[in-house]
Amino acid sequence: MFITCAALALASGCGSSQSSTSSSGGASPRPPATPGGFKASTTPKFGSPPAGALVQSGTVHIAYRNITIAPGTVKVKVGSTIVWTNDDPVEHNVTSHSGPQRFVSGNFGEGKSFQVTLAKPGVIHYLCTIHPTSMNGTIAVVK
Ligand SMILES: [Cu+2]
Repeated sequence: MFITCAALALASGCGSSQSSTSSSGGASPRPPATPGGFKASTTPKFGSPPAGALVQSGTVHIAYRNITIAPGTVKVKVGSTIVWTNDDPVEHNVTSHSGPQRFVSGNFGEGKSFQVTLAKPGVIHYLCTIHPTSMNGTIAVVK
């Protein structure tokens, strides 16, 4: 009899514990979505030479300086040779991204250069794959 009472008391005690209803309060349980603009900031934005840009020919020099390309856009005649020179104390490279002609320089250090002679008309986008956000350039090759 005692045991039964105790068992009932325990059962009753157990039953008395309420399950607390947690109010969500309308707060969203999901974490905020990743901003859509994040990806775009790491994608190279290849510029275009201005409409009135001078058409250069022969040997055209482009400097890699302060982790940027100077100038970032050029317009040249078919047959021109582009010479990139690295003025920075870190390595860079010249890697074509799109266009009628493909080239890959490999990494080169301060004072070193890389050159390509452009044989076909079209728009070449290229970049330094180490610093693609700040070092991407455009060469418009015209007849
Ligand atoms: Cu670089």
